[in-house]
Parts: sequence; C-alpha cells; structure tokens
Amino acid sequence: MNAVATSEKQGEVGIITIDSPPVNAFGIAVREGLHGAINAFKADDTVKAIVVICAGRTFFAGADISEFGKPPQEPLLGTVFAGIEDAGKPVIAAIHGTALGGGCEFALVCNFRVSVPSAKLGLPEVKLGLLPGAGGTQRLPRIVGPELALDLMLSGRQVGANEALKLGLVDELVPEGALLEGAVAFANRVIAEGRPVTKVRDRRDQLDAVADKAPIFAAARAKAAKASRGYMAPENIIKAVEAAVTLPFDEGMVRERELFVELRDSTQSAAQRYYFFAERQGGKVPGLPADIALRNIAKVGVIGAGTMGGGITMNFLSAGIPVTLMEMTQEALDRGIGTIRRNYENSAKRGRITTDEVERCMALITPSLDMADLSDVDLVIEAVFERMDVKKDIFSRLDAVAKPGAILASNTSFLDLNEIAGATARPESVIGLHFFSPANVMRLLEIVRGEKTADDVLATSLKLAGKIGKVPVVSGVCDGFIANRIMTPRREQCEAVILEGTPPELVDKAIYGFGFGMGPFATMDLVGLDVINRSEPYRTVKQDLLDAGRRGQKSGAGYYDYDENRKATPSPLVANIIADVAAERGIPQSPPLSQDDLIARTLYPVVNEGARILEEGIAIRASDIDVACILGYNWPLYTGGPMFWADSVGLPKIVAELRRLASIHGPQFEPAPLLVKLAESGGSFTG
Ligand code: 3H9
Repeated sequence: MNAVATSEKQGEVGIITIDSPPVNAFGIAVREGLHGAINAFKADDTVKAIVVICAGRTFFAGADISEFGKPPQEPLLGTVFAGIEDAGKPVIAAIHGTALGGGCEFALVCNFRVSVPSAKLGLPEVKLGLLPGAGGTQRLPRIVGPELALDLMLSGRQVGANEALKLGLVDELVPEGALLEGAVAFANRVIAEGRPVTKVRDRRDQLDAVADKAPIFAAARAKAAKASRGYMAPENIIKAVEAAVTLPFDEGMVRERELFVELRDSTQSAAQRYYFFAERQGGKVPGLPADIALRNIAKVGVIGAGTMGGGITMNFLSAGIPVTLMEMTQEALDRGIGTIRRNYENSAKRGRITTDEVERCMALITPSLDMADLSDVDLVIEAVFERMDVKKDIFSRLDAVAKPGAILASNTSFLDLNEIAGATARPESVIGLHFFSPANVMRLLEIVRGEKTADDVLATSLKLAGKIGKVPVVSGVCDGFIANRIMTPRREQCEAVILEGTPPELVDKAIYGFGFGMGPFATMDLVGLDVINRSEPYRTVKQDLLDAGRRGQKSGAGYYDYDENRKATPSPLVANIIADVAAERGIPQSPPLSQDDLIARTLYPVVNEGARILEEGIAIRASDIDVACILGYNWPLYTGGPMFWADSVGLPKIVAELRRLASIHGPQFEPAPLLVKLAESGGSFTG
C-alpha cells in the first residue's frame, strides 16, 4: 500500500480505492499501490471478493503518457494485471467517469465490471499512435467480437455505459452517486451465489461466432487506408486482432507486445503523444495569475451574419449561450439565420442532434439591425470584411454602445489588432478571437493578445474557448498571426517551384505524400481561384488562369482540367501558361524537383518562419505553433506539427539546406538566428 492506494474491508469484500489526481493514470505509484493492495487481499482468507474503485473525477485514464520514453519501472502494467487475473477470487471494477486505454484494459482483466450510467469506456490508444498494449487487443474481441472490437480500437471512440451493458462490456449498472454501495452489493451477490470466476482470456465464443473473418479484416483495412492514411497504428491494431482470432491467448499476447513496442518506439507515436500534451498546453499563459477574477459571459453579440459570423454564432448557441446577431440589412440577416438553421437541421438529419435541440439553439438568437441592441451583451465578436477602415468604424461605434466591462473582439485574420483597439477608449477590453472556417467545425481558436489587452480579458477568453469546445492558442499581433503567417511560405514556395519547371501535379503529390489532405493546387481549385486571388505587382499564373475563365473545380478547370465527376487531370494549357509567365518574368528553368527536395523547399521555410515567430515572442512556445498548424491547416498530426517535425528531421540538416537555398534563390531563405542557435548548440524546439 502507498499514498495513492487505500484498502478497507466491508464484511467479506475487500475494497481498494485509488486516488491519484488528476485522472488516476497508471503511473508507477498507482501500479505499486494497486499491486501491493491486490497481493495483500489475495493473501487474506477472510476476503472473498475484491472491488477496485477510483476517487476523483474518473476511473483509470490509462497508462501515464508522460512515462513513455523513460526507462520502465516494475511493477509493469502487465505484472499488475497478471496479479489480478490470477487473484483466485473475483475482482470487480467499479467504474465512473471514463475507463480509457489501460483503464479499460484493467476492467477487462477483472472478472466483473459494474458502472454508473454516466460512465464511458474506450480504447483511444490509436490517437496516441499506439495500440491497446495491456491485453486489450486480445480481450476486447473475446467480449464483443472482432468486428466491433476493430471498430472501437480503430476509431478510439468511447462507449456509454448503457451500450457497454448491451455489449457485455459491463455486467451491471448501479445508480449514479452510489457506485461503491452498488459494487459491494454486487460483490456480495457474487460471493453468495458462488458465481464461477471466469476469465475473459478463456472465452472463445465471440471469436468463433463468425466462420469466415477475412472480410472483416479486409473491410477494416480498406476503411483505415482511407480514414487514417499514413498512420502506422491502425495496421498494427488489425494485425493484433488477427492474432487474437488465430492464436492461443498467450501467443496472441506476445504478438500484441511486439506490435505495441514497434509503435511505442516510433517517431509517429512520439509525435502523437507530444501533441496530446501540446493541445493541453495552449491554454496556459505564463504570468497569468491562476486566481484571476474572470468576466462573466452570459450573452454574446456577433456582428456579421456571413459564413464566418454564422459559424461563430453557432458555437455559442450550441453551448447554450444566447447571441444577438447583427447585420446591415434584413436580407443579409435572414440569409445568415437561414444558413444557421440549415446547418443545424443537417446535423439533426445525420442524427448528431435532436430536432428539439435545433429549436433550442435557434431560439437563442436575437436578430438585430441596430448596434444599440448590443448594449446588454458581455462579449461582442466582429466578423465583417477585412478592411481596417471598416473595422475601426465598427469598433468606435461599438465603444459608444457596449456596456462597461464588455469584451470587444475582432475575428480579423491578419489586420493590426492594436490599431483596431486604438479606435476605442477601452483598448484593454479588446482582443482578437480568430476562428477558422467553418467556424462551427474547426477546433482551433487563435486568441490574439493586443499590446493593451487586460489579463482578465485574456483569461476569460481562454476559459470561454474551452466552454465552446475550441482549442486555444495565444498569439501576439503580427500579419497573419501564427497559423496563417507560418503557412504563407509554403504557398509562396509552391507557387515559385512551378515557375521553375516542376509541374503542379508533382508539387501536389509531394505535399499529399507528406500527409496533408490535399496538395495546394488541388486545394486552390476546390476553394475557387477567384476567392483566393490577390493582386500582385507582377504577372501571376493564378491571374492568367482566371483570365482564361479557369476558376477551379466549379468552372470545370483551374490548375487542372476536371471531368464531369470532378476527376482532375494535368492540363497542357496550364503548362503553357506557366511557361509563358516564367519566360516573361525571366525565371530560370530547372528539371522537376524530387519529392524530398520539394518537401525541403516548401516546408523548411515554414519551420524557419516558426523560428521567427518564436524569436519575436508571437507564440509562447513551439508546441502552440504545432497545434495551430495541425488544427488550422491540417498539418499531418503524426509528424507532430512543423516544429516537432523539424526536431525529428534534425535542425543542422534544415539550416544547411536553407543556406543552400539562400545561395541560389536569395536571402528570404536565410535561417533565422534562433534556428541557427539551436542547431549549433544541439538544442531543439520541442525537447
Ligand atoms: C495506454 O493506456 C497504453 C496501454 O494500452 C498500454 C500500456 C502498456 N497520462 O484532458 P484533461 C493529464 S495509453 C498522463 O485536461 P479532461 C492531462 O495532460 C493511454 N497524463 O482532462 C492534464 O494535465 P494538465 C490511453 C494524463 O477532464 C490532466 O491530466 N488513455 C493522462 O478534459 C487533465 O486532463 C488515453 O489516451 C494520461 N493518460 O479529460 C486517455 N490523461 O492538467 C487520455 C490525462 O497538467 N486522457 N492526463 O494539463 C483523456 O482522454 C482525458 O484526459 C480524460 C479527462 C478524458 C481522461
């Protein structure tokens, strides 16, 4: 026994309570405590059954993710679990909160599982680039069958207690708030009835239920290839479940271990584990007092009911916060509210929300054509076009009507927030809340801290982000803030290399191959060249394409030609346009770049920009940049984001390549001082 494990006896039932905040992860103290307590009850003949329960907000949240990569310490999880499985007396898991990963696997090792109705179980290891490595891949298929087990382990989704009961994952539900009493009563019944102490490992009924399992594995592979292209963990999970089906239990466990270790030691899993903590870091701002009094946000105003304003509004409605939605004309207001309704109704059609919830959300909107209606809201978010004069006008008028203490936020994606704040007499209450489109779906929220933004305004915004389900990243004021700024060099370099002789389809292939969902040219065609074109002081390919009526997929042609099924093929006409533009601008031609050279050319400058963003103090930490790129630009998560990726590539290699590029293409490639310093001192961005 130790500080985290306490034991007591109620009659013939031994109760072990684990209390290791915040989430009862299986760190060394928990493993030692649990192992010792189980052994003590095993040796105690007066104890006929054992209940394991957790204190605090949740059942075991799985292995301690921060311990991966450190030397293993006995007792290992496998040792603890073996002790439970061989206890020789019934062990009952009493579940509340979430039983995740190793926590769920622990429950599967126990002979019985009881839970409160609000509890959830799941094996989310796939999200950490791992597989359930404490017997989960062998035991879960023995309870729910290989098909559902694959679904649960490949998606990492959680199963509610009611569904778990139906699946046989849980044996009994006990009333909310009475878990211990319910579990002890259950244990007493098991003792009284002399129920056989069966072990999940000894079951084969669910494994043998379907004779031909090949189609199940083929379907899982096909789905994983699409849904998780580039990720290693899904294939190893599938292999482990194949082992569960074909091998005796002990051999299956050996196979699971091999497959687990391969993942655990991979850069991918290191990246995904890093990302787990990175997301949770974003909300932490050094110097912000933990006990700072927050402003109360009970009612919100949104100015602009276009795509952005509408999406922003939905976040608050879904969280039950009323919104006054303001527009210039009745027509724009009606259109915006119509779109919001349609979006909710589509969610209802897909079964994500009920029709009652649609109406509940819609009833929270107060439409308005008059800024004076914003006088009673606690936070206003402006989401109108990106023009400084328009924004300044709105903020000065807003300043006149908003109540004292109201937070005035702009959704600007690149304008100077300090200048906007300067249009008010309360710059301390002005902040940037930069949502990404579609704002009701994308999880990233860049919180832009102006020169004068008050601490309580920042702290309130961080808290609010959590309330509306966003992952916050704090940015200083600069052109493009973190995500848009850091990704600009990728766009610029992709556009540059096609003028030097690498065709767009090769660039797209390289970027897609790196793990992005789409290459930049295919993306521009999807979004519409007219939407993203900007005027430049020189002739551009994009402008020529637009002049030729090639607006992208919607016009049947852009950087590619499209057939009636929107299948893209490279276009000779585009090749000619590119050659013309290059000739007119006197750009020297070279042979097409290789995949590796394309990645270095287009993504090392992103890393370099990240270094500058850190140097300037725009981002608090490198991991915030990674979160912004992964959530804002779909940067492949399994690389950990640009800064983690840079560390895994090796900073000296990146510096050398940037210097080589600078010698050919000019000083914009010169490595940032911070990057050089880290490379020369053996340092890293994220270590
Ligand atoms: C595994 O089990 C492998 C096995 O199959 C095989 C082994 C051989 N470890 O999310 P929150 C921290 S892999 C360490 O904000 P919530 C977290 O960083 C594991 N730390 O709370 C945060 O710290 P801080 C499989 C952990 O209420 C604090 O706890 N399990 C762990 O919103 C609060 O977290 C998983 O993948 C951990 N396992 O959500 C489950 N979990 O306060 C991962 C959390 O310093 N965890 N922390 O920022 C979760 O999904 C959520 O944390 C949970 C609570 C739903 C439990």
